[in-house]
Amino acid sequence: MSFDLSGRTALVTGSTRGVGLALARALAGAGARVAINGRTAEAAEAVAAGIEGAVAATFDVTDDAAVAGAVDSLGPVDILVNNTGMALRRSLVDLELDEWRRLLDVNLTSAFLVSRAVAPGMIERGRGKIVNVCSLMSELARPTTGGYAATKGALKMLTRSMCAEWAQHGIQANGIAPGYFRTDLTEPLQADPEFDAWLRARVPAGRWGEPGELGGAVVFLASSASDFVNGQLLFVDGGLSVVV
Ligand code: GCO
Repeated sequence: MSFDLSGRTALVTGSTRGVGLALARALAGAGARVAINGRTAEAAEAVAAGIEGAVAATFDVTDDAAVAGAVDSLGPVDILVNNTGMALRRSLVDLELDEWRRLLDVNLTSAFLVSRAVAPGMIERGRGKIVNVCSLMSELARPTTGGYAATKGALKMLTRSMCAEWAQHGIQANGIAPGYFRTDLTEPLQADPEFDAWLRARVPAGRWGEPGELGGAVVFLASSASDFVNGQLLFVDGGLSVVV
């Protein structure tokens, strides 16, 4: 029963496709009422219609006023998954200031804004689960992903800061750190034979991950099975982060 999410409401940001959608499906499969978030109503409503009990929550996670309004209209949020993220593969010298700022806004500030909006209700109820979708790149870097890695490293420390301030209120804030998965974000890498060969040799499991393989981690961190786990990053990477 400790993995059962029945009666819980889960908001998953950026959940109309890719990893976010896989996480939303896993939470719904464990019994949660899932709010599907995207910037356009059409996509959020179409995805929500295909998931039992799901609702659409259309708002821009980088817009403070929109976040506050959306969280108010959703009602109590028991589980928040901060998934929204974007990648730009640029060397640091080629990364424009507006691109850097956009990465910060989408990958990091969004998690701050939505968490700050849902936390008061969680504090009042004395319980809540926050799962931040960090990354293998919260710990490891590679050329051309400096802006992305910087935001994911910061998201790791925001996760630990949430633990420091909110654990006393019965809130568990943890992160999932995906390695290399078959998503639209990595399509260019999958299509590059040289990168694909490098990855298969580099990952101990010898393959790309499939988005559905992140479901167990998010259900665990969203459920009472993880009530004494706080401030941690759960790496789902086929072993990549622990071998040279
Ligand atoms: C890259 C990849 C990585 C992975 C990320 C997933 O360009 O190296 O996009 O950033 O997608 O580690 O969390």
